[in-house]
Amino acid sequence: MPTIAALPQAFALDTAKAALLIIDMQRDFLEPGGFGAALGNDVGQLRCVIAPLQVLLHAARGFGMAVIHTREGHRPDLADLPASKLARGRPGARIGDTGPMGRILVRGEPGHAIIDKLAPRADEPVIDKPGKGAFFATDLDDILRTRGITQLLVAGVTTEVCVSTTVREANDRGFDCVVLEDCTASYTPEFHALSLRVIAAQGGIFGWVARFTDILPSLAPPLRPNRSSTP
Ligand code: TIU
Repeated sequence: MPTIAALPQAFALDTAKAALLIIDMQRDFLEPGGFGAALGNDVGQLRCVIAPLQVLLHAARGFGMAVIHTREGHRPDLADLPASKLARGRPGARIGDTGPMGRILVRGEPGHAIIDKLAPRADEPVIDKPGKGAFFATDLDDILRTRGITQLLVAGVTTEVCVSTTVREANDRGFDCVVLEDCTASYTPEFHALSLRVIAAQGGIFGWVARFTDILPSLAPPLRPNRSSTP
């Protein structure tokens, strides 16, 4: 079993029981005019994770590791949107209002989609979640247990909001989470750094923190026998 350099200590990765979980790489968070921008954020802060995530996703697919995507968003009738969450937007740019990418954070709208560069494949589950955590009001727990997955390599945005909430939910459910520090980002860099410190503090109170480049060697395609070299 490969051992990955990580904080607070090395992590024994079991590639057969691990999944790459990509949180909310949606246009609504990464492009101007979406939910992230409507909350007053600089969406440019998040775009640095796109290129590393493309490399990691390609490697995970090539290896045959399970890949699961999440999207934050609501039903078009907003029946799953708590009044408390609605009230915290900017007037005129709240969830359900119309922006440049369609209705903000509403399922089926252009802004709700995962960015093209990380588009899910047909065989990769996409979890639509109304909250910050990917386990709340979703079938993610069922999907992971059905597939025998016990370890999660967690990437996506934002570190202190949906990534951290999901990691805390997963940790309480018995999953081992490795958060990939260069494949997660925040609109506020200091929140990113602090969130990662919290996850790995106290002996790994919520999980592990690793670099995606330390994972990549474990995702090299399995070696196939080379006929010409056999006697
Ligand atoms: N606002 C913010 O940082 N994040 C969110 O609202 N959702 C996610 O993190 N996906």
